[in-house]
Amino acid sequence: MMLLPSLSLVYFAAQAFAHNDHDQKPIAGPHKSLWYNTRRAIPGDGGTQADSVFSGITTFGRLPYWPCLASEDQTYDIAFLGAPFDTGTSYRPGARFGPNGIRQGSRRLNLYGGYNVPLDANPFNSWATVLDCGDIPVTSYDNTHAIQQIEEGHNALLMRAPATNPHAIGPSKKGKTLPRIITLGGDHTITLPLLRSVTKAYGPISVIHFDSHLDTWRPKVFGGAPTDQAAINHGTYFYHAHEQGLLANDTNIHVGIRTTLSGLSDYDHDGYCGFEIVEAREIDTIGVKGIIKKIRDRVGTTNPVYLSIDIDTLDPAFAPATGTPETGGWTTRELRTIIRGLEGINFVAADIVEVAPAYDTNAEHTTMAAADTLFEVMSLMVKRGPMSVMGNGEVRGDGEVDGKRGERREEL
Ligand SMILES: [Mn+2]
Repeated sequence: MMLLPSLSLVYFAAQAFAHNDHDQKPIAGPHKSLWYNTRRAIPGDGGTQADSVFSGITTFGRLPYWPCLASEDQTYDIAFLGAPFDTGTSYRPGARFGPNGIRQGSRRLNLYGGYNVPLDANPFNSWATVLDCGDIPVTSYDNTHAIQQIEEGHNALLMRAPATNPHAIGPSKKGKTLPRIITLGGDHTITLPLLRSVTKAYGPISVIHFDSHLDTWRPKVFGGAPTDQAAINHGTYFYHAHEQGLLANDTNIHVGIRTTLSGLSDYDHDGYCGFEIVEAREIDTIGVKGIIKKIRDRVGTTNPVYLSIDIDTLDPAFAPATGTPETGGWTTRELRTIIRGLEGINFVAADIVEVAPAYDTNAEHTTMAAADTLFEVMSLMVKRGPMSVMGNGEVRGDGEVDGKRGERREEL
């Protein structure tokens, strides 16, 4: 982690003195007087070593940036990866700006150090190497090609050895440990190629899906499917995921549903795709505890789980900048509490989607909500530990690092 700033220094020094190939000594420039933090990093280098949260290149949570698709020279345990795709939307476009909007909304996450009080963990200072790997190149002119780009880009990062326990046995189909990827969408169509990528590693997977919408609609019902390309969109991707065998049997759950339907047959078809439904309004009767229990009972804590979060789970009062807003949703506090209640579940990858910053308030309500929600997700991943497999073959996420459950790097 600390390598990155020093590599940047060498790079800049090499650039500055490239005219003199014989002089290999880095020369301290007057710009050093600009550094006022103790870590002696370059102001605005986009990493956590930068001097302020409001300056410099924007990465998720001010994490170090590495162009992971272009270079395999940096390993990671958790990677943030953008998928700027929004040509599968039915109402408001604009989620192609989601990845950078969420990054902008995440700037302040570790201003005070990044310690997550309710979860008692610091995802910015732990056993895990966490990077922002930038965005997958995604064309806005051809959905079929874009979906292929997202699948391949995600899988290229997912299938690498992680920074921690790279040679350990893991829950992937090849028995290897793998890093975890958190994808910044993008409209919800991206979850189809992301699930294709994840199932290449883990096989059919359990999905926890936070959303106000079902997204299992048959293409004839949602969008009319005039062409094969139009049949894959942000309301039908789970239909295709089921058809393609990507979903584990009867361990999937929607949470936060409150959409209108074409009719009750939509619910019948949804059950056929392997989902249970938690309606948004259930929070008034069973509360956050009851909702957490339903999710945990449905997916268990041992099998690999994919987490997909549509920001429209939140009420438009808290997240107005989204593709298809629905009133009657939850507060940001309620969603974050419910997600923290999923501690121990074996999340192997996650996404957050449908953040369309052009519709946001000047106060960045939506991008801030998305970033803070992902702060909970990355905290859960860090608390669960590196992925490994118990001696009895049971899949276990809370592996150990050098014999310790490391929540803080300095303890290792
Ligand atoms: Mn939705």
